[in-house]
Amino acid sequence: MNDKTLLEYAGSFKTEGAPVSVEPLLTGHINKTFIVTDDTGRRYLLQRINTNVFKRPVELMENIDKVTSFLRKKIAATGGDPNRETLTLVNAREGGLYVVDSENSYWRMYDYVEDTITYQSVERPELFYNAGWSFGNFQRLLSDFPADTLHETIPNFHNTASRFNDLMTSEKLNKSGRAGEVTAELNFIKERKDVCSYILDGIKRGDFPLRVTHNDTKLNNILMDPKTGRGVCIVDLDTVMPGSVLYDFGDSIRFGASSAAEDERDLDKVYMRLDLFEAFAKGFIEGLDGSLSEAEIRGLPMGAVIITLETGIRFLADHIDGDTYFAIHREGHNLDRARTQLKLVADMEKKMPEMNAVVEKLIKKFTK
Ligand code: GN1
Ligand code: MG
Repeated sequence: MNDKTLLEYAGSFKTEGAPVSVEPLLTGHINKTFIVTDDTGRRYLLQRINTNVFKRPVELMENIDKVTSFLRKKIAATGGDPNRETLTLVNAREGGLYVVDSENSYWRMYDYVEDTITYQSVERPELFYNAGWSFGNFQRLLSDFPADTLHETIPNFHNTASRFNDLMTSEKLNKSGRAGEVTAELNFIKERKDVCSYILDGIKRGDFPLRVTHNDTKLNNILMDPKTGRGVCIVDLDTVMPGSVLYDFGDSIRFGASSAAEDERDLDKVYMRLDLFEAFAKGFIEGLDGSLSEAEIRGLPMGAVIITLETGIRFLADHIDGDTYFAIHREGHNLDRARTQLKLVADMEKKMPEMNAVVEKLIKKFTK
């Protein structure tokens, strides 16, 4: 972070008053995030973009600017409050939407959306129904966004087959010397090589049309109203790109329908909750105003399996590579994360008949 203090970075943006404090916010595995308060009491989010992960930060910021401006207009046109229901970027004092430091790191600032809360997990299905509605609604709002104007911020982000190949390369290179200790996990994944192309094949066949998707639909990427339990604002727009509806659905289920935290060490505590699966599926399809095809709805359970497997693959590859991608907070953190994902995959495979029954019910309800 070199020459400037965090307060000086905060001061590079057009805040209302002068920044007086900067506190780190310790969620998210990629960017560094801080809460800034100015002398009028207003709060902001200051973020340092991880350029090891997002190699084209200028294009990334262009995407976010376009997407938030588009959402702002749509929300205002339907009587919503754009200052709360989408993110608002704060301009840099020298112009533009970001500041570059001497280490070529990119910084940006958003208004803080007050009176909202994020959940790492939910007990009650109603809350998860609301989360599903919010992510479905986000996709619905972007359904007529000109997708060809978006940059691909991370190429092949949800290309599960190429993630599988990357893991095989990691095993071969064995940079950390840990590959020999994770044979069981590697074998579990290798046995599932063929399903890695499930979503890609569906896209090629035309069963899963490309839409503008969020691609990182963790429960904690929704700011929720603690009083009503409803979603207010979808955040973390760094990976908004064309994709399949199965990506967003699958990623939500792998994180939010899990009975335990993503890094739980006691695997007996880790399984997928069917009640949460059902609640989210219903909310998601309703948020999309029932606009999914039968093939898409029928693909949702496999979407959950694939994205969970893919995330397990990514955590395991990073463990073998020596933890260079995801931030870790303890020794073996990425391996712990990989193991929960693989445990969830095994549990979802067992529960496939029940998940299929849930979506068949929804197909009857939502398709003509
Ligand atoms: C990362 O930064 P965060 O926590 O929102 C990752 C996602 C993973 C997730 C796993 C750009 O998301 O793809 O699913 O960790 N984001 C990126 O928790 O790689
Ligand atoms: Mg993210």
